[in-house]
Amino acid sequence: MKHYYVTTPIYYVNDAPHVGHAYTTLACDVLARFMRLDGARVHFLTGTDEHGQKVEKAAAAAGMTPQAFTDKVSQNFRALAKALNISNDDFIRTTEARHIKSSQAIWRAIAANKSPKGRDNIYLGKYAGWYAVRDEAFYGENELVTGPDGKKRAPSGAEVEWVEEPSYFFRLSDWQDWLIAYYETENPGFIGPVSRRNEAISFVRQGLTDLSISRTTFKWGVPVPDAPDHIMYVWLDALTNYITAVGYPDTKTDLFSIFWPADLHMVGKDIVRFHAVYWPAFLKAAGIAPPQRVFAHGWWTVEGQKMSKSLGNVVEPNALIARYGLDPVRYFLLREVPFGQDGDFSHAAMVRRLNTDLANDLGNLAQRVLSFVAKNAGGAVSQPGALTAADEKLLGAARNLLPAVRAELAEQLFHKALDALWQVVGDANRYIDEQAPWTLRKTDPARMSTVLYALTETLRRLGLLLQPFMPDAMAKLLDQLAIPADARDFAAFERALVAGTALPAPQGIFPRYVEEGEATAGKGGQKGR
Ligand code: ME8
Repeated sequence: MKHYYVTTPIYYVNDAPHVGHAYTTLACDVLARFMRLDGARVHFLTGTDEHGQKVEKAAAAAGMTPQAFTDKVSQNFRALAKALNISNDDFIRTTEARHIKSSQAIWRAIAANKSPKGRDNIYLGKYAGWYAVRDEAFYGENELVTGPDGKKRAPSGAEVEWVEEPSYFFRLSDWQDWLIAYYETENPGFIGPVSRRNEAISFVRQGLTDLSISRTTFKWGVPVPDAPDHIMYVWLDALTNYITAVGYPDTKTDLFSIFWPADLHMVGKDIVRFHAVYWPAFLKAAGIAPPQRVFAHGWWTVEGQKMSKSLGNVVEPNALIARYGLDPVRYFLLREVPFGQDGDFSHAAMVRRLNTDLANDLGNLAQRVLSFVAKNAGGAVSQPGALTAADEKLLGAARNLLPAVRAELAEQLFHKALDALWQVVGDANRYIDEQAPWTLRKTDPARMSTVLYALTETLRRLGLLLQPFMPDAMAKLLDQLAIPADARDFAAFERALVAGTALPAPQGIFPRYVEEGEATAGKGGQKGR
């Protein structure tokens, strides 16, 4: 049986979930759903990153202990997953006992092995350098920029502070050649998209310095084994979540042997270095296989501006869902921006996608076909006669969608997969106009039956393939086509509709979004707030 392990980053609990977090999680959900429908055994992981200085500070600001604080705010991310209809198999918190055990085990494994140059992978030293709490990252002097206020900042814009403390180091510098060989020879598809791959390779080529992997000036973290004054650097702890969730350190379990190495770590472009450089080196040093692939997507701005608490423009997913509906939001986020590039969220763009792609193109196609069948074809699947070239062309295009979508999603190209699907939506809309079943009803009822058959069969294929993107809306469409529950996976892609099957009364799937105060409001449209 095929298997597929996909992960989201684990989110820092100090932040309220926003559209950026929703985006990454949704992208993974589409892949997980697609792979399940395509017959794979899937493990889909998300969760929260709860240790480190940033979370400790946020807890203090809230007047709570870090544990009580994280218990409370990690619920916001669970709630987000539920609100987005996310099909995750597990939700991990780094404060769980299973994870503390796993983090200490990977530390021990790294320490027990030698680097490629035969030296200890972990050694005790003293860190003296820059640290950005917001990024939970160490930066070299050469990476910093000085702002107009005279303050030194990380490339991400985060403020940095000078840190001096005893620390254990990971001998990252000895892993440079191995990493380059991994990217270039062993696993050329490791990092996507290509722009991020190039960025990671050039970072490694510039020369790696050893990485501080423990802290001693605060307490909120996983204790370093046999060194109680040290806690593990939060990124070593955080990255380890991906193996904790499949049973590490018990590598004999089914979960670990089936699902590790992970097929895909989906991340934003801000955390490529951690996933594409540090993580494979940590794993290799611990004697564990590195993941198959890391894909780093782009960044969302809102109405042309950076999303930030101080600007007060943070887009909250529940508000989006309440305003536009869940499936339109899911569709929009993965359709609007070529996956991998930055994008801008705007109300106008959201409404355009909802009203054009969903209500007009797909919703209207389904509505036209199904209400015509209800009124003029006895409310049942029509009997096809001999197929013309036009019928074959439409049916062939719909049939080819499965391999096309499969290929695009194998490279995380959601926008291309949706584009291929909408080509066929467009073909079907043109076909109905050209074939004009409303005329055939009077002149050639047998031909009308064939045309309706081709259209309903095309809707069935579109409905099946769009389930991962819009599970609720497509369940409604497949209900209206009377597709039984056991014929909704891709094994049933070739199981054509059976003529004579009674179809339930059609209902609209995507109401138009109508701006508040527009004259047509109230005609079944989704009303703006
Ligand atoms: O970095 N546009 O957690 P985090 C697109 N805990 N995606 C965005 C976004 C935006 N404007 N803002 C956030 C961490 N994201 C670590 C991860 S993993 C072992 C540890 C998404 O809460 C994007 O996926 O800061 C980004 O990588 C992630 O949220 C950062 O989440």
